[in-house]
Amino acid sequence: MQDRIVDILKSMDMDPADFSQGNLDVFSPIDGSLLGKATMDTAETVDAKITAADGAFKKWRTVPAPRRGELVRLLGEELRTHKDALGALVTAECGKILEEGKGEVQEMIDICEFAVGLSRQLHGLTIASERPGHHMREYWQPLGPVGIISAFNFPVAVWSWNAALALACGDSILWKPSEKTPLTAIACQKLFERAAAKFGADAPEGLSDIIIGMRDIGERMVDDHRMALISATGSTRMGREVGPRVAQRFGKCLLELGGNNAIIVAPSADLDMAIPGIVFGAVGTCGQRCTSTRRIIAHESIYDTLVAKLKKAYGSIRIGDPLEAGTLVGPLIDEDSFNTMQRALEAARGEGGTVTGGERTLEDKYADGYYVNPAIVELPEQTASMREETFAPILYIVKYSDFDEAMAIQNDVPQGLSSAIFTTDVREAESFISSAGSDCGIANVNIGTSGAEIGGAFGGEKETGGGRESGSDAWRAYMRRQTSTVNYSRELPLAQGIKFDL
Ligand code: UN1
Repeated sequence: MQDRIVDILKSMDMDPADFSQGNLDVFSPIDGSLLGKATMDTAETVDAKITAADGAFKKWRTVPAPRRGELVRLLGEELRTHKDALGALVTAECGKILEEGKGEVQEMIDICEFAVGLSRQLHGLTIASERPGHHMREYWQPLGPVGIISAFNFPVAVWSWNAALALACGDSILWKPSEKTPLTAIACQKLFERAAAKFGADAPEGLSDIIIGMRDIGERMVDDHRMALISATGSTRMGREVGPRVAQRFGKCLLELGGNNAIIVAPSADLDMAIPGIVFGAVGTCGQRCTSTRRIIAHESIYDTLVAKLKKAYGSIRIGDPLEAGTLVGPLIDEDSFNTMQRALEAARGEGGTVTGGERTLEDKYADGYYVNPAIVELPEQTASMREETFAPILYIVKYSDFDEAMAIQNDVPQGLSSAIFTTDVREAESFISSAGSDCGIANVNIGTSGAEIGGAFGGEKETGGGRESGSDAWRAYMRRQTSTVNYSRELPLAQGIKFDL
């Protein structure tokens, strides 16, 4: 494996030595081999990097926003040049197939372009003042250093959604990648540094940096009052810890946590569209997207046909080395993840579920790579294990008989990230996205739950954490709102008509 990344790194003009030294071993999920090494931060280095980020913010906030956008444009250019190589490094480090690795880098390029345009559109408001000779305005000001915590499954794109917006908004950034995927983070930081060198002296030292380590390292950043915003992507368990810690010091938090995403398949659904939508959503990235399709709520009239077609489609999925063309499903991230999947399947069996698939495969070839046959679990009703997010390719299926029942099942889980319906009935489609419909941050019609475009705000409700990243007006989370009233008259009228005669 290592040889393979040496070539990838060299193609990006990066020195493999920078990816093979340090006290953190990085293993490839493809075969469990040692992929590289990284140096873990210490309490002292984290503190120094936060100090640098704070200093950088104080300079960067005074650089005009369109000029800040130019730095993001240069970063996007680096990413465009190295899309295939960085995509391959993502594949080697997190095990998603090459096509998805490159797709992830494309999301980075897309968000950079979005942020470049945004850098000229950080609009405020003018508001009518109740007082004569007064102007009231709303400004959006740079917020401060932004701490980014990301997970192994989208090792680079999540950084970019935050980084591109934060940089355009005038913030400095400090990134703690998953300890399972630090090499891709080192590569991104190097690409940033190249962009910053081209940009020139306006980009201060410490504007972007990474911190590598375990939870204690992340906690130092989370607890530091100089970090104005902590944007954390990961499990609900992680968010439950990060949220209160940041709130304790009155910092801002943007949480992107678990999803338990369902697709309702209605009687009128076009199954030729629904099947590929479900299969991509359920087995893509080996079921390790926060948007992965985990639940199918199928109308009783099409249930048998749908399940038969899904099983047939599952039978033809090519599982194997994600770097090889034609593979659709790569490995799980590690053995723990495999064990968690097995426990979830066992629990479903105990709840009366019928499990198809789910076994380990290719262990002869990859003793230390955890490949699985994606599982389909037919359940008599929505059970406790179906309400939990298991980060693996398990697709639970239940039946429904009327639309309101389907809607209730869809919403009856603690998470609220993504949801979809396949229907050709306009009443059902519109009801699904009405106030009484899906309670998720993302509600799709006739496409699946995963693979969101960067133009929309990304995130979800309930235990998903409520944060929004990426497109639409998600940029506002990276800025502070300032209301300003200016008196250009020669009087000092008080608001609310108050008289205060001296
Ligand atoms: C994630 O799994 O953390 O919508 C993000 C999608 C991708 C992002 C997934 N654009 O599936």
